[in-house]
Amino acid sequence: MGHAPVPEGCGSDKDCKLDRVCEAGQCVWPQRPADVRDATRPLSWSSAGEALPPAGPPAQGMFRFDPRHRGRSSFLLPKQKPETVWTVETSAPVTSSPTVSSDGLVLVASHSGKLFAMSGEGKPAWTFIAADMIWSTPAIAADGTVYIGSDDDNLYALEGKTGKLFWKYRVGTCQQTVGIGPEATRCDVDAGPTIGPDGAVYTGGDGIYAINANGTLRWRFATGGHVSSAPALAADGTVYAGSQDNSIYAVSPDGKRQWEFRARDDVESSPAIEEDGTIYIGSDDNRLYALSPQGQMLWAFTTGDDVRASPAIGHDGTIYVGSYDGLLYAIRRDGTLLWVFRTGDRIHSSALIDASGAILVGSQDDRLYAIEPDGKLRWSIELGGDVDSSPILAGDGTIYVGSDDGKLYALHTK
Ligand SMILES: [Ca+2]
Ligand SMILES: [Ca+2]
Ligand SMILES: [Ca+2]
Repeated sequence: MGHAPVPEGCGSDKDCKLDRVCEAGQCVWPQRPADVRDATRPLSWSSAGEALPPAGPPAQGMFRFDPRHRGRSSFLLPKQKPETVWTVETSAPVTSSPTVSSDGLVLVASHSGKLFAMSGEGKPAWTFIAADMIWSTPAIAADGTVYIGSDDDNLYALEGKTGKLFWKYRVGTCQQTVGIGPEATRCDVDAGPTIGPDGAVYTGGDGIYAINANGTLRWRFATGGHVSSAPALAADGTVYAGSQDNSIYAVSPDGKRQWEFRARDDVESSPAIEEDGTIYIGSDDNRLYALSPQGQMLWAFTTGDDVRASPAIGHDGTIYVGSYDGLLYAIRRDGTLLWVFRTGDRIHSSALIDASGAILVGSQDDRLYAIEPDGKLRWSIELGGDVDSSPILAGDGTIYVGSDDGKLYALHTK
């Protein structure tokens, strides 16, 4: 690629958008996209050899498990610290969250630009290759279709059993689709995607998009900045998403503006919607916001740094969200603090709540933490790099999570 990065001053990694790092006073990607498309290194598959129990029902059909994004699993986290049963080497950081299909296929995508499907025992089934990095999480429709977005500005629809391309939809009209720089990243498809009840697919780019299951555009809602926040859908069909223009938008089911709430910095966090319609969402202004369905601020809870994770909502209404200050916060529905749990580095990963209220979250201190409902540590396990990926839990108790070491981990307690 001949495109030089646009200089953008920084003093530390925290000054850089997305997960870029500060090197010599400039924000750069930890891995250059040129390396991504030139990924000739072979994949290596490793397995500890143990056979897993048969896969249960789907652990998750999309990022944050359902269109309301509450992060609730109907399964139970292991009581004892699990072990690594198998890993898959994807050759680039895995920021994306894994997904398990109803057929028991485990899907994971990485900055390699590849989407991998494997059996519950970790054996490769198929691989799909996009033309640029993948940050988005695979979403699986009721008919088995798999949707995935890429920094190549396309949303892809794939046959779930084979990975064969059904269609692709080009998001936006950015003059440069791949590589680095503002024009190359403005139309990246790294939000969600989120599948609605009627099969429409919601994602972001240079705005918020609703795309029909046949690959045609339903509507596009223009925003003033890139949308990496995965849209969430309320029970009445209202679509909510944040944008790097500092705003949170409410869009009607037919694509019309309902309201806009202005935060004080980028909104990269994805919204979560409570039963009563309350919207919770974080911002780079360090705050977690609670907004009414009419767009009024109910409260704002201030953390010590950016809130880019998506909040999880427990069965009793407690909200759990990590911050780049390294703390996982449990916040009561009135906006007061219940407890904090300290990790050793920034938290980008969105938490999972299990059926009993226990919490699972990753940290850039390279650990995955299981936390009791009262905020005490149950167990933690060290992986090979930052755990920015949001973990999922299968019916047999297997945990799947990605790491910046390029691996997908399948963890299970013997
Ligand atoms: Ca792009
Ligand atoms: Ca901040
Ligand atoms: Ca780390």
